[in-house]
Amino acid sequence: MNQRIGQLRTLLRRRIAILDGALGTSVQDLDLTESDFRGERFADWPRDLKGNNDLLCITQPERVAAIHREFLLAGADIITTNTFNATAPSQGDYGMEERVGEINLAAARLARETADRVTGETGVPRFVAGALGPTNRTASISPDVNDPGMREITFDELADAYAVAAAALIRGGVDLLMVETIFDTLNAKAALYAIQGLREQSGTDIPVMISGTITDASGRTLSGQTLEAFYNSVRHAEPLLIGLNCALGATELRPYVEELARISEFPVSVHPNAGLPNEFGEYDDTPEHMAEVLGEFAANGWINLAGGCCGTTAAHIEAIVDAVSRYGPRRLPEIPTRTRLSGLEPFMIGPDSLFVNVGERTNVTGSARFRRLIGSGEFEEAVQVARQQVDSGSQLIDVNMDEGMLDGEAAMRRFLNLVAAEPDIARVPVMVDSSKWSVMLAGLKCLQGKGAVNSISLKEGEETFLRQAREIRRFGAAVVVLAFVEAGQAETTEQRMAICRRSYELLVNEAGFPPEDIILDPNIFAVATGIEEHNDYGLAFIEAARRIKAELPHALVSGGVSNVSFSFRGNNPVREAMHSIFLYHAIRAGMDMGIVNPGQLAVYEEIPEDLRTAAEDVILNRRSDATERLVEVAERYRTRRSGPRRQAAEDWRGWPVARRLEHALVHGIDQYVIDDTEEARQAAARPLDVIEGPLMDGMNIVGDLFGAGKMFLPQVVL
Ligand code: THG
Repeated sequence: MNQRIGQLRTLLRRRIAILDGALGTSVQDLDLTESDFRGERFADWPRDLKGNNDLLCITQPERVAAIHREFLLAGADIITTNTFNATAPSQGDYGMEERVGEINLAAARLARETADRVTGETGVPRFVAGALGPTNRTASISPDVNDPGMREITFDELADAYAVAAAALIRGGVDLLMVETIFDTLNAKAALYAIQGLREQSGTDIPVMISGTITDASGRTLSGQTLEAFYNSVRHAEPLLIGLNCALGATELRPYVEELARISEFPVSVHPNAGLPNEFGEYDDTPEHMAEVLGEFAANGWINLAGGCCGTTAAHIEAIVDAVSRYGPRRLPEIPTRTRLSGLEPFMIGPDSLFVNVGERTNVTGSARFRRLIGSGEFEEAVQVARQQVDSGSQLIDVNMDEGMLDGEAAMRRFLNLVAAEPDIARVPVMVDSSKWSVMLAGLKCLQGKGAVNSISLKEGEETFLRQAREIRRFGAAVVVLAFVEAGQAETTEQRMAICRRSYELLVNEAGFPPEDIILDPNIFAVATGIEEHNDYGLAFIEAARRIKAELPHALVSGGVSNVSFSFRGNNPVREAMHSIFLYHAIRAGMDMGIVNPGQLAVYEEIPEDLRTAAEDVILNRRSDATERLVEVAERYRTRRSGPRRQAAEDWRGWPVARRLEHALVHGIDQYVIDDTEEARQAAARPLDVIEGPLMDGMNIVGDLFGAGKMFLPQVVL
């Protein structure tokens, strides 16, 4: 088997590999009867079996073998096992859940024998891909319109089902596994999770091919992901091939094949339907038409494997071989290292990214309101908190259900499943925040995107740390690491750095973690607490951030920003000022992201002078009496309900119109913008002068503040 995998890899480097055509529609064309499906073996089965195509591997093996053989002789290098529905949920339709292992084993052996025979006859090596279909259930979508949080199958049920099928396929001799026709990435992640489990158990390293399905012209999967979001979600499986199949015909797949060719670091496959089914359920694309389209993909250097899905016959495969064999395989592009997360949409973080903010309010320990909503079961209202976070600019949301009185696992599941049903919210990745491993797992099992786990640390020793890291990797999530060890929390810059380095090296060298998926959190602790040892905490974080960026390649730096101001609880103007000043310095030192309240970040420049100086003295530990001075200044701001930037209230309305527009842009106030713009237009010679003049000037100021780290994305979005 290892030798064949080597041959397959060599083949993929040399030329475009050819996959077979459709088994399902080929079987349909045989017009078999109920008794054909039953054979002798299942003559007395209590349920109807007609349509259970996969069962034919047991009851009509020579007919299935004949289809395999036809495709091989047409030029397929790889044939797929007749196992699209051979998983427990799908076989449930026939009461055959218990036969799944047997069906897969028979199917794999049949394909193996047929492939080996043709290899012998032709002298050209042939390969077998064990097909793992999507099942008939979806883990990310509710079957009940009245309860968007409901699910008809869980991640664990899917992973168990896939493990049974995949183990039997491997036992039957397949060369690779093909997770195909993926319409819900969470189903696919369960399959990949199961496959990784089998690899670890058996010590084999069977390759996997991943093939998704785009079901409509919007370019999204059925469960709502864009192609790149899908790619980011499954990349951790390091597939031998990744591609698209089924659903739309070859022509309609063109833009997505082009996109995948651009973004994928792995070889790209495509095996479309022979067009969309017509009103009779037939597929109309001719071999010539498909060959022409796939030939163009090949000519453009987009593909490494071509084949067919529903409606394709041996004639299609023959024509495709003819069309693509003139061109070399797609060459793998250099893809820059980035942290590639996803919700329904992709989200990348790298050296060219601006500060990334993670919404903190969906946290039962960080928000009294959210805790009350979850505690009283008002999940719909709680989902609105997430929406408000995203609407005000959060690019990820941190979700925490760690409260003594709660069933954290159930709350995490329910909340994430409800969020998944809201496209405006689910477009962003999720950071699952918990100190309980079981809650973390419950969260990971609800995410079809690539999120992050928040957090693990060396607090319970290396062994636990590495075990958790490896498990997280099986889900493909990024990981936040807190600077804690058995002995306690890291306090000095040196300690923070040493623990971050040790964590990073263990993750990269022992757990096989990609460095860009490591988010180091060198501890943001409260300052100005009155305890002298705390005075240097702000500066120590900033210095640790600087060193991490310089010394630990690709790792990101994050932290919980609101922690820094805990000693000023109840005094929001002061807290906001401290957050902005802290961020201003930490971002300049390299902090990539932070857990923040996105609606509550003051503009650095707008913080009143006395408050800014006093808070900056505290954050940077610039004088020994900094805390006392900030406490004193803070008293003057205590009574103000909202941030200092609003203190001048409506004064600005008396300013000249150009300054009013600039002010509105910087502060995200849309209330007067129509009137002000109209006033400016009347004063201008041409309407364009308004855009090129005051509006552009305002935007330039926003751009400058933004670039200088004095303003944050939420403010720009607002
Ligand atoms: N690092 C990592 N994860 C974290 C933290 C961190 N997760 C939790 C926390 N710290 C970050 N999140 C918050 C959320 C809210 C507040 C602070 C940090 C907060 N809340 C108000 C308070 O307690 O005063 C509550 C106000 C209200 O009830 O509305 O300050 O450091 N990896």
